[in-house]
Amino acid sequence: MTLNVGVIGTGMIGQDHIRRITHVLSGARVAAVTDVDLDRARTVADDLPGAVVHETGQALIADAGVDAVIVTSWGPTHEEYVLAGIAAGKQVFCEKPLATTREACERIVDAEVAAGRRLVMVGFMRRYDAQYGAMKAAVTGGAIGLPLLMHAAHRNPSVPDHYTSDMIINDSTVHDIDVARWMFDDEIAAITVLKPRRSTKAREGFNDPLFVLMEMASGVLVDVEASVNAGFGYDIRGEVVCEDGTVELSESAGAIIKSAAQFAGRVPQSWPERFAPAFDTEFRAWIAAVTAGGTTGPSAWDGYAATVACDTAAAALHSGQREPVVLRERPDLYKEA
Ligand code: NAD
Ligand code: ISE
Repeated sequence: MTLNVGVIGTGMIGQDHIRRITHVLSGARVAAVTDVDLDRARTVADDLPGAVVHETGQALIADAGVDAVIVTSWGPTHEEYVLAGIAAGKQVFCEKPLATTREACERIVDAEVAAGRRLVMVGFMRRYDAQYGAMKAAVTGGAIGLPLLMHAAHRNPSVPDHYTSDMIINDSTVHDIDVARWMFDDEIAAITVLKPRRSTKAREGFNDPLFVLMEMASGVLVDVEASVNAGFGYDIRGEVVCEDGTVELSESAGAIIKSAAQFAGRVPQSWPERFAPAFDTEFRAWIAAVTAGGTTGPSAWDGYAATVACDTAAAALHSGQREPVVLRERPDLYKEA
Protein backbone atom coordinates (compact mmCIF):
# COMPACT_ATOMS: atom_id res chain seq x y z
CA MET A 1 0.00 0.00 0.00
CA THR A 2 1.22 3.51 -0.80
CA LEU A 3 0.41 6.21 1.74
CA ASN A 4 -0.84 9.42 0.12
CA VAL A 5 0.46 12.39 2.08
CA GLY A 6 -0.40 16.06 1.83
CA VAL A 7 2.20 18.68 2.72
CA ILE A 8 1.19 22.06 4.17
CA GLY A 9 4.09 24.52 3.81
CA THR A 10 6.47 24.08 0.90
CA GLY A 11 9.33 26.18 2.24
CA MET A 12 12.81 24.94 3.05
CA ILE A 13 12.10 21.91 5.22
CA GLY A 14 8.80 21.14 3.48
CA GLN A 15 10.68 20.78 0.20
CA ASP A 16 13.34 18.66 1.88
CA HIS A 17 10.75 16.28 3.33
CA ILE A 18 9.00 16.12 -0.06
CA ARG A 19 12.34 15.21 -1.64
CA ARG A 20 13.01 12.41 0.86
CA ILE A 21 9.47 10.97 0.52
CA THR A 22 9.66 11.16 -3.29
CA HIS A 23 13.26 10.14 -3.95
CA VAL A 24 14.75 8.50 -0.85
CA LEU A 25 12.07 6.52 0.98
CA SER A 26 9.43 4.05 -0.13
CA GLY A 27 5.85 3.48 0.96
CA ALA A 28 4.51 7.00 0.51
CA ARG A 29 3.95 9.60 -2.18
CA VAL A 30 3.16 13.30 -2.02
CA ALA A 31 -0.41 13.50 -3.29
CA ALA A 32 -1.12 17.14 -2.45
CA VAL A 33 0.64 20.33 -1.42
CA THR A 34 -0.30 23.82 -0.34
CA ASP A 35 1.40 26.98 0.87
CA VAL A 36 0.20 30.48 1.63
CA ASP A 37 2.55 31.32 -1.23
CA LEU A 38 0.61 29.41 -3.89
CA ASP A 39 3.18 30.06 -6.61
CA ARG A 40 5.76 28.27 -4.46
CA ALA A 41 3.39 25.35 -3.94
CA ARG A 42 2.70 25.15 -7.69
CA THR A 43 6.41 25.21 -8.52
CA VAL A 44 7.05 22.38 -6.06
CA ALA A 45 4.08 20.39 -7.44
CA ASP A 46 5.46 20.69 -10.97
CA ASP A 47 8.01 18.02 -10.04
CA LEU A 48 5.45 15.74 -8.34
CA PRO A 49 3.48 13.64 -10.85
CA GLY A 50 -0.23 13.63 -10.01
CA ALA A 51 0.06 15.97 -7.02
CA VAL A 52 -2.86 18.34 -6.45
CA VAL A 53 -2.28 21.95 -5.34
CA HIS A 54 -4.83 23.13 -2.78
CA GLU A 55 -5.54 26.78 -2.07
CA THR A 56 -5.65 26.26 1.70
CA GLY A 57 -4.40 23.83 4.30
CA GLN A 58 -7.99 23.14 5.32
CA ALA A 59 -8.87 22.06 1.77
CA LEU A 60 -5.82 19.79 1.67
CA ILE A 61 -6.79 18.14 4.96
CA ALA A 62 -10.38 17.61 3.70
CA ASP A 63 -9.15 16.00 0.45
CA ALA A 64 -10.27 12.34 0.44
CA GLY A 65 -7.15 11.54 -1.60
CA VAL A 66 -4.92 12.60 1.33
CA ASP A 67 -4.43 9.83 3.90
CA ALA A 68 -2.07 11.71 6.24
CA VAL A 69 -0.79 15.25 6.65
CA ILE A 70 2.67 16.80 7.07
CA VAL A 71 2.74 20.30 8.57
CA THR A 72 5.87 22.22 7.64
CA SER A 73 4.46 25.74 7.57
CA TRP A 74 5.52 28.63 9.80
CA GLY A 75 5.33 27.73 13.53
CA PRO A 76 2.40 30.00 14.51
CA THR A 77 0.22 28.25 11.88
CA HIS A 78 0.80 24.73 13.21
CA GLU A 79 -2.02 24.72 15.76
CA GLU A 80 -4.73 25.37 13.18
CA TYR A 81 -3.57 22.58 10.87
CA VAL A 82 -2.86 20.02 13.57
CA LEU A 83 -6.31 20.58 15.10
CA ALA A 84 -7.94 20.26 11.66
CA GLY A 85 -6.01 17.04 11.02
CA ILE A 86 -7.17 15.58 14.34
CA ALA A 87 -10.78 16.67 13.63
CA ALA A 88 -10.58 14.88 10.26
CA GLY A 89 -9.22 11.73 11.96
CA LYS A 90 -6.02 11.90 9.89
CA GLN A 91 -2.51 11.20 11.11
CA VAL A 92 -0.39 14.36 11.30
CA PHE A 93 3.37 14.79 11.27
CA CYS A 94 4.08 18.29 12.58
CA GLU A 95 7.52 19.87 12.40
CA LYS A 96 8.69 21.46 15.63
CA PRO A 97 7.26 23.37 17.36
CA LEU A 98 3.96 21.57 17.91
CA ALA A 99 2.60 25.06 18.53
CA THR A 100 4.10 28.30 19.73
CA THR A 101 2.20 28.77 22.99
CA ARG A 102 1.39 26.60 25.99
CA GLU A 103 -2.33 27.22 25.46
CA ALA A 104 -2.23 26.18 21.80
CA CYS A 105 -0.39 22.97 22.71
CA GLU A 106 -2.98 22.27 25.40
CA ARG A 107 -5.77 22.63 22.85
CA ILE A 108 -4.02 20.05 20.67
CA VAL A 109 -3.47 17.66 23.60
CA ASP A 110 -7.15 18.06 24.60
CA ALA A 111 -8.34 17.38 21.04
CA GLU A 112 -6.19 14.27 20.74
CA VAL A 113 -7.29 12.97 24.13
CA ALA A 114 -10.93 13.55 23.08
CA ALA A 115 -10.23 11.60 19.87
CA GLY A 116 -9.06 8.76 22.11
CA ARG A 117 -5.96 7.85 20.10
CA ARG A 118 -2.64 9.32 19.09
CA LEU A 119 -2.81 11.14 15.78
CA VAL A 120 0.17 13.48 16.12
CA MET A 121 3.93 13.02 15.80
CA VAL A 122 6.24 16.00 16.39
CA GLY A 123 9.44 16.37 14.34
CA PHE A 124 12.09 16.06 17.04
CA MET A 125 14.40 14.20 14.67
CA ARG A 126 17.37 13.94 17.03
CA ARG A 127 15.60 10.96 18.60
CA TYR A 128 16.28 9.18 15.28
CA ASP A 129 19.96 10.14 15.04
CA ALA A 130 22.28 7.13 15.28
CA GLN A 131 24.68 8.87 17.66
CA TYR A 132 21.99 10.05 20.07
CA GLY A 133 20.45 6.56 19.85
CA ALA A 134 23.77 4.96 20.86
CA MET A 135 24.12 7.49 23.69
CA LYS A 136 20.66 6.68 25.04
CA ALA A 137 21.35 2.94 24.79
CA ALA A 138 24.52 3.44 26.86
CA VAL A 139 22.71 5.55 29.44
CA THR A 140 19.74 3.21 29.83
CA GLY A 141 21.85 0.03 29.50
CA GLY A 142 23.26 0.60 32.98
CA ALA A 143 26.86 -0.45 32.27
CA ILE A 144 28.22 3.02 33.06
CA GLY A 145 26.04 3.60 36.08
CA LEU A 146 23.55 6.23 37.13
CA PRO A 147 23.49 9.39 34.97
CA LEU A 148 24.46 12.55 36.83
CA LEU A 149 25.03 15.32 34.28
CA MET A 150 24.81 16.10 30.58
CA HIS A 151 26.90 18.72 28.78
CA ALA A 152 25.63 19.85 25.40
CA ALA A 153 26.41 22.45 22.78
CA HIS A 154 24.20 23.57 19.89
CA ARG A 155 26.28 25.75 17.60
CA ASN A 156 24.85 27.25 14.43
CA PRO A 157 27.26 28.82 11.93
CA SER A 158 25.07 31.91 11.46
CA VAL A 159 21.46 33.05 11.52
CA PRO A 160 19.40 35.63 9.61
CA ASP A 161 19.23 39.23 10.85
CA HIS A 162 15.72 38.83 12.28
CA TYR A 163 16.92 36.15 14.74
CA THR A 164 16.42 37.08 18.42
CA SER A 165 17.75 35.80 21.75
CA ASP A 166 14.35 34.19 22.40
CA MET A 167 14.72 32.31 19.11
CA ILE A 168 18.02 30.82 20.31
CA ILE A 169 15.77 29.12 22.86
CA ASN A 170 12.55 28.33 21.02
CA ASP A 171 13.96 27.70 17.54
CA SER A 172 17.30 26.04 18.40
CA THR A 173 17.53 24.92 22.06
CA VAL A 174 14.08 23.34 21.78
CA HIS A 175 15.88 20.30 20.32
CA ASP A 176 18.21 20.06 23.35
CA ILE A 177 15.17 20.37 25.61
CA ASP A 178 13.55 17.43 23.84
CA VAL A 179 16.80 15.44 23.97
CA ALA A 180 17.05 16.00 27.74
CA ARG A 181 13.49 14.79 28.36
CA TRP A 182 13.94 11.78 26.07
CA MET A 183 17.47 10.84 27.17
CA PHE A 184 16.53 10.66 30.85
CA ASP A 185 12.84 9.77 30.38
CA ASP A 186 12.07 12.58 32.79
CA GLU A 187 10.54 16.04 32.93
CA ILE A 188 12.47 19.27 33.41
CA ALA A 189 11.83 20.75 36.85
CA ALA A 190 13.50 24.18 36.53
CA ILE A 191 15.57 26.26 34.11
CA THR A 192 18.17 29.00 34.56
CA VAL A 193 19.64 30.92 31.62
CA LEU A 194 22.96 32.73 31.90
CA LYS A 195 24.40 35.23 29.44
CA PRO A 196 28.10 34.65 28.80
CA ARG A 197 30.26 37.36 27.28
CA ARG A 198 28.51 38.44 24.07
CA SER A 199 30.03 37.37 20.77
CA THR A 200 31.25 40.40 18.84
CA LYS A 201 29.52 38.80 15.85
CA ALA A 202 26.13 39.22 17.53
CA ARG A 203 24.38 42.51 16.85
CA GLU A 204 23.74 44.99 19.67
CA GLY A 205 21.11 43.80 22.17
CA PHE A 206 21.29 40.21 20.98
CA ASN A 207 22.57 37.80 23.65
CA ASP A 208 24.61 35.19 21.82
CA PRO A 209 25.69 32.70 23.12
CA LEU A 210 23.35 31.59 25.91
CA PHE A 211 24.06 29.07 28.65
CA VAL A 212 20.92 27.10 29.50
CA LEU A 213 20.90 25.02 32.68
CA MET A 214 18.09 22.49 33.06
CA GLU A 215 17.37 20.65 36.30
CA MET A 216 15.63 17.36 35.62
CA ALA A 217 13.09 16.11 38.19
CA SER A 218 15.53 13.29 39.10
CA GLY A 219 18.28 15.79 39.92
CA VAL A 220 20.28 15.19 36.72
CA LEU A 221 21.65 18.54 35.48
CA VAL A 222 21.81 19.35 31.75
CA ASP A 223 23.79 22.34 30.51
CA VAL A 224 23.55 23.61 26.95
CA GLU A 225 25.78 26.16 25.31
CA ALA A 226 23.52 27.55 22.59
CA SER A 227 25.18 29.79 20.04
CA VAL A 228 24.19 30.98 16.60
CA ASN A 229 27.24 32.74 15.23
CA ALA A 230 29.83 29.97 15.51
CA GLY A 231 31.03 30.60 11.97
CA PHE A 232 33.06 27.44 11.55
CA GLY A 233 30.10 25.12 11.13
CA TYR A 234 27.04 23.44 12.61
CA ASP A 235 28.45 21.74 15.66
CA ILE A 236 26.27 19.56 17.88
CA ARG A 237 27.96 18.26 21.03
CA GLY A 238 26.81 16.06 23.86
CA GLU A 239 28.29 14.12 26.74
CA VAL A 240 26.44 12.30 29.51
CA VAL A 241 28.42 11.84 32.70
CA CYS A 242 27.44 8.74 34.68
CA GLU A 243 28.74 7.29 37.95
CA ASP A 244 31.03 4.75 36.26
CA GLY A 245 31.80 6.34 32.91
CA THR A 246 30.77 8.84 30.28
CA VAL A 247 29.22 8.64 26.82
CA GLU A 248 29.86 11.27 24.20
CA LEU A 249 28.57 11.99 20.69
CA SER A 250 31.27 11.17 18.14
CA GLU A 251 33.49 13.93 16.85
CA SER A 252 32.56 13.23 13.25
CA ALA A 253 30.31 10.95 11.23
CA GLY A 254 32.94 10.96 8.48
CA ALA A 255 36.57 9.90 8.33
CA ILE A 256 39.30 11.42 10.49
CA ILE A 257 42.46 12.01 8.45
CA LYS A 258 45.84 11.94 10.20
CA SER A 259 48.71 13.44 8.29
CA ALA A 260 51.78 15.58 8.91
CA ALA A 261 51.37 15.42 12.70
CA GLN A 262 47.77 16.70 12.47
CA PHE A 263 44.35 15.12 12.47
CA ALA A 264 41.27 16.54 10.75
CA GLY A 265 37.65 15.71 9.95
CA ARG A 266 34.72 17.57 8.48
CA VAL A 267 32.52 19.83 10.60
CA PRO A 268 28.97 19.72 9.16
CA GLN A 269 27.92 23.06 7.75
CA SER A 270 24.19 22.94 8.38
CA TRP A 271 21.42 21.04 10.16
CA PRO A 272 20.31 19.33 6.91
CA GLU A 273 23.85 17.98 6.50
CA ARG A 274 24.24 16.86 10.13
CA PHE A 275 20.80 15.33 10.53
CA ALA A 276 19.88 14.07 7.03
CA PRO A 277 20.04 10.37 8.05
CA ALA A 278 17.99 11.14 11.18
CA PHE A 279 15.27 12.83 9.11
CA ASP A 280 15.21 9.80 6.78
CA THR A 281 14.88 7.39 9.71
CA GLU A 282 12.23 9.59 11.33
CA PHE A 283 10.05 9.55 8.20
CA ARG A 284 10.63 5.85 7.60
CA ALA A 285 9.26 5.23 11.11
CA TRP A 286 6.28 7.57 10.60
CA ILE A 287 5.31 6.08 7.23
CA ALA A 288 5.48 2.55 8.65
CA ALA A 289 3.44 3.46 11.73
CA VAL A 290 0.77 5.36 9.79
CA THR A 291 0.49 2.60 7.20
CA ALA A 292 -0.08 0.19 10.08
CA GLY A 293 -2.89 2.43 11.38
CA GLY A 294 -1.20 4.36 14.19
CA THR A 295 1.66 6.74 14.87
CA THR A 296 4.97 6.70 16.70
CA GLY A 297 7.74 8.90 18.10
CA PRO A 298 7.51 12.23 19.88
CA SER A 299 3.91 12.85 20.91
CA ALA A 300 1.74 15.93 21.32
CA TRP A 301 2.63 15.69 25.03
CA ASP A 302 6.32 15.92 24.10
CA GLY A 303 5.53 18.93 21.91
CA TYR A 304 3.58 20.54 24.76
CA ALA A 305 6.32 19.89 27.34
CA ALA A 306 8.97 21.31 25.00
CA THR A 307 6.98 24.49 24.32
CA VAL A 308 6.36 25.02 28.05
CA ALA A 309 10.08 24.50 28.72
CA CYS A 310 10.95 27.03 26.00
CA ASP A 311 8.55 29.58 27.51
CA THR A 312 10.11 28.94 30.91
CA ALA A 313 13.64 29.33 29.53
CA ALA A 314 12.67 32.60 27.84
CA ALA A 315 11.24 33.81 31.15
CA ALA A 316 14.48 32.79 32.89
CA LEU A 317 16.52 34.65 30.27
CA HIS A 318 14.58 37.84 30.92
CA SER A 319 14.24 37.51 34.72
CA GLY A 320 17.78 36.31 35.34
CA GLN A 321 16.21 33.92 37.85
CA ARG A 322 15.80 30.17 38.16
CA GLU A 323 12.29 29.48 36.87
CA PRO A 324 10.24 26.35 37.69
CA VAL A 325 8.72 24.42 34.77
CA VAL A 326 5.05 23.86 35.48
CA LEU A 327 3.24 21.21 33.43
CA ARG A 328 -0.36 20.07 33.66
CA GLU A 329 -1.03 16.45 34.62
CA ARG A 330 -0.03 14.03 31.87
CA PRO A 331 -3.14 12.38 30.35
CA ASP A 332 -3.27 8.57 30.31
CA LEU A 333 -2.99 8.63 26.50
CA TYR A 334 0.66 9.72 26.87
CA LYS A 335 1.67 7.38 29.67
CA GLU A 336 4.08 4.74 28.41
CA ALA A 337 2.79 1.18 28.45
P1 NAD B 1 10.31 28.43 5.63
O1 NAD B 1 10.02 29.85 5.95
O2 NAD B 1 11.38 28.10 4.65
O3 NAD B 1 8.96 27.73 5.12
C1 NAD B 1 7.73 27.92 5.74
C2 NAD B 1 6.65 27.88 4.67
O4 NAD B 1 5.39 28.00 5.31
C3 NAD B 1 6.78 29.04 3.66
O5 NAD B 1 6.79 28.52 2.35
C4 NAD B 1 5.54 29.88 3.95
O6 NAD B 1 5.04 30.54 2.81
C5 NAD B 1 4.59 28.81 4.47
N1 NAD B 1 3.46 29.33 5.24
C6 NAD B 1 3.48 30.37 6.13
N2 NAD B 1 2.24 30.53 6.63
C7 NAD B 1 1.45 29.57 6.07
C8 NAD B 1 0.09 29.22 6.20
N3 NAD B 1 -0.74 29.89 7.02
N4 NAD B 1 -0.38 28.17 5.48
C9 NAD B 1 0.45 27.47 4.66
N5 NAD B 1 1.74 27.77 4.48
C10 NAD B 1 2.24 28.80 5.18
O7 NAD B 1 10.58 27.73 7.03
P2 NAD B 1 11.25 26.32 7.30
O8 NAD B 1 12.68 26.53 7.67
O9 NAD B 1 10.91 25.39 6.22
O10 NAD B 1 10.52 25.91 8.67
C11 NAD B 1 9.21 25.40 8.68
C12 NAD B 1 8.96 24.70 10.02
O11 NAD B 1 9.90 23.64 10.17
C13 NAD B 1 9.15 25.60 11.25
O12 NAD B 1 8.20 25.25 12.22
C14 NAD B 1 10.55 25.27 11.72
O13 NAD B 1 10.75 25.46 13.10
C15 NAD B 1 10.64 23.80 11.37
N6 NAD B 1 12.05 23.36 11.14
C16 NAD B 1 12.47 22.24 11.76
C17 NAD B 1 13.79 21.84 11.59
C18 NAD B 1 14.30 20.63 12.30
O14 NAD B 1 15.52 20.52 12.49
N7 NAD B 1 13.46 19.70 12.71
C19 NAD B 1 14.65 22.56 10.77
C20 NAD B 1 14.16 23.68 10.14
C21 NAD B 1 12.84 24.07 10.32
C1 ISE C 1 16.35 25.01 12.86
O1 ISE C 1 15.05 25.52 12.77
C2 ISE C 1 16.33 23.63 13.38
O2 ISE C 1 15.37 23.13 13.85
C3 ISE C 1 17.67 23.04 13.51
O3 ISE C 1 17.60 21.68 13.88
C4 ISE C 1 18.39 23.84 14.56
O4 ISE C 1 19.65 23.31 14.80
C5 ISE C 1 18.54 25.27 14.10
O5 ISE C 1 19.17 26.00 15.10
C6 ISE C 1 17.16 25.86 13.83
O6 ISE C 1 17.29 27.17 13.32
